[in-house]
Amino acid sequence: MVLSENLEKRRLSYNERAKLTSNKLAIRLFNLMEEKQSNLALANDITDTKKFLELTEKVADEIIVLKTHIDILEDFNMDIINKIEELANKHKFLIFEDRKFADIGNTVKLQYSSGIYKISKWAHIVNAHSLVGDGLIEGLKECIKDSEDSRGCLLLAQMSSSNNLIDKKYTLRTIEFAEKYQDFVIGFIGNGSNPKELKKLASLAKPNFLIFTPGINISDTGKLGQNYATPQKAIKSGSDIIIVGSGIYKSEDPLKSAKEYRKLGWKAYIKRTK
Ligand code: 5BU
Repeated sequence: MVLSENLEKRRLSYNERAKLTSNKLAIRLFNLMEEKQSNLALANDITDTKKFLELTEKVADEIIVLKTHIDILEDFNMDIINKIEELANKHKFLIFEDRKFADIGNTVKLQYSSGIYKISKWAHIVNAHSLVGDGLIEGLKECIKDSEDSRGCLLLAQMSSSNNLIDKKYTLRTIEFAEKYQDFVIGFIGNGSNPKELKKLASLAKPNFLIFTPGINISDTGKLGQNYATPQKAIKSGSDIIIVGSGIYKSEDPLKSAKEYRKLGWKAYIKRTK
């Protein structure tokens, strides 16, 4: 049966999963995880630019993805992007702007490529709400036609926040969009905080798609609607990349915490492949 077949194939190693897709960015990410032995993404939600860069550099060797909310930086300028790119090249991580696009194709096209942030120039990965329909995906795709570096998108198939309105039908329709645009959509945001829900997504989505999961913390219970589970539970339930924010940046020793999350995530992945 297809559902259990998907789950079974999700237990393959990242290197083997890379062979199931022709999307260059997905292949790069699968192989990077194996190379760095990490499936950890840092959600760097620090608003002070200097501190943001310091934290990024400190944990750069532990992560394979840096997730940004570029519009929360207090003193943004393009030089910050140059510095992030330098760190990304030196320490080998990809940049994911958590922009959650949600508008008609023409507007997201402008939001992706223009304004002060020019996201399409530097973010390897962006994400988008599927709510709007696939015109949004077409709009985003138009911006990266001539991009030298590979670009990809994650669709929000689930969210980690309480009482969000995404139901199973919405998740299924989101997966259909992803299948239609496999040249650009590399995977999904899945709900890291809810293993049962996450497992549903992992069984429905083909194993060429990566599942990124926010809602990961080993010591907090969440606030303002956020919910958490452990890296072990998330990876066991089908997550490929754990996204950790405050668990690292609010820690007294962010490097130590990043190492710990990395170790927990990687160990759970190795266990899953056995
Ligand atoms: P935290 O400090 O680990 O809770 O940060 C989680 C990050 O992931 C934060 O940047 C959120 O904007 C982001 N996030 C999320 O928490 N839940 C979601 O469903 C999505 C993104 Br999509």
